[in-house]
Amino acid sequence: MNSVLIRGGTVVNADTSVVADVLCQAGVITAVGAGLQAPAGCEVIDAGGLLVMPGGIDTHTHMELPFMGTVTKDDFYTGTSAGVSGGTTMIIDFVIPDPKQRLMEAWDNWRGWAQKSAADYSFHVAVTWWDDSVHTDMGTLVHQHGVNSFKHFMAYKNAIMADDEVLVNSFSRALELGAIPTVHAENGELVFQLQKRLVAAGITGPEGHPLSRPPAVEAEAAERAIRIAQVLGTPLYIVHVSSEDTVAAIMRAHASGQRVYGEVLAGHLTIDESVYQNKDWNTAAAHVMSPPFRARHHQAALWGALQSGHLHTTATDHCAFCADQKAAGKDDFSKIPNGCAGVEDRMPVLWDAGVNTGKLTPNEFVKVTSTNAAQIFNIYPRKGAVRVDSDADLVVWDPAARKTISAATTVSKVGYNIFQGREVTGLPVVTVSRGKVVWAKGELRTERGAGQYVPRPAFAPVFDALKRQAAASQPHAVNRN
Ligand code: URQ
Ligand code: ZN
Ligand code: ZN
Repeated sequence: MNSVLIRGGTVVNADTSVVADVLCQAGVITAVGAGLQAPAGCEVIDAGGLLVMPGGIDTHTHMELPFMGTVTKDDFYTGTSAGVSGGTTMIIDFVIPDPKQRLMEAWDNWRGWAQKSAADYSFHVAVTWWDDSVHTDMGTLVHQHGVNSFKHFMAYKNAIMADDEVLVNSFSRALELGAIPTVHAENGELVFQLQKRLVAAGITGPEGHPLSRPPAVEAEAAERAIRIAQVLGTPLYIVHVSSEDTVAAIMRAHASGQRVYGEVLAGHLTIDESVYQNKDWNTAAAHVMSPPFRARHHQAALWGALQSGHLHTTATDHCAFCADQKAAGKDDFSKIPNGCAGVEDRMPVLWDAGVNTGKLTPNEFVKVTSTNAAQIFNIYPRKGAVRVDSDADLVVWDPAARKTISAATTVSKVGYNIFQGREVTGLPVVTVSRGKVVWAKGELRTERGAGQYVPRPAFAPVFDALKRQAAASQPHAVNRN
């Protein structure tokens, strides 16, 4: 039986830190404590002076995504391998049906592609159209396949954009099923019109990208999704929040007691819109993703919201297109495939920009890179914790290790890196996925297909049980209406 003993480290969970050994056997954590003995054949890792944290969960990736006429460069094997090299041991990717495509057909496609994963994965399923079959397939996905989140792209008109009819029908169905609606919040009609006007005015380079998607384009959609969720009584998860305007909308929702979760990308926390002014077309185009990188002052609002619990998870939106693919938009920025890489850089970048600057404690770092994601998507404490019976997904972290991020040395072979040249202090020295060492001292030890699909239970059974319990404990209320 495969076993790993991580000895002498400081175990850092979202709530506590303690010096303890961690024993992993048959893919799960079997003991956390002092002086643990290594069973025969056990791989022993000396973690003295190092931290032992739950493996990172990236709630937002797109491996092998067919999008804007091409397919993202990292497949599920290379993408999850890149992830573990940066301390991320689970990704939540997206099944994105074409409009009019049965959700179950798209589901089968993505499940096939993901078989090659090197580490664990799960899927949000996008609702890109509506009819009775979508209603039915959403039920099948929740009841039979462990899906508890449905994505809605409010951008990408004439492609995968969900209009209000789709949003209202799908949010309502998600509530019935005990699943959480999530949104890419940008007003797709505004983007479409602004793109046309900019190109017609001769602004065809990557500098046009942020001009076609100003912060208000995101905030309008976020506010609309928040209001639809409020009227329907559903929770809401907003992906890649990029602006202070949307942070303000979320804070207003929180002030009125609404359950709205926010995700922020490592890129939006650390990169600003000046990248689009780069004289080198390829460098500027490499940063074309949506929502775009913003003026620097938005970063303070994003960090403040992350520190104060108005944003909850961190991700990368790893959607890697190489220079040849980006060149499709050489004469028209609206045709540059949207997306950037980053799955392996998230944790070192956030440790360096967050913990080393005092914005986040190590425990809060664990919260926003792993634990909150596990709790929001109902897989805690199986994931997101270093404790007995949790999956043995761990990262041994050296807070003093340093490197300069470069496309030349990353695992992901997309040819550029949006964090190029950034010096970071704080790196994963060993990553363990389901009790096996998959990254050690710069060496990748992943195995194609070793990753497993992680079903995420619906929330309804929990709520229903609580509602039944509450009803049973009430004196027989007389209906006074
Ligand atoms: O919008 C998304 O999340 C996907 C299509 C990745 N691309 C991007 O620009 N964010
Ligand atoms: Zn998006
Ligand atoms: Zn995305």
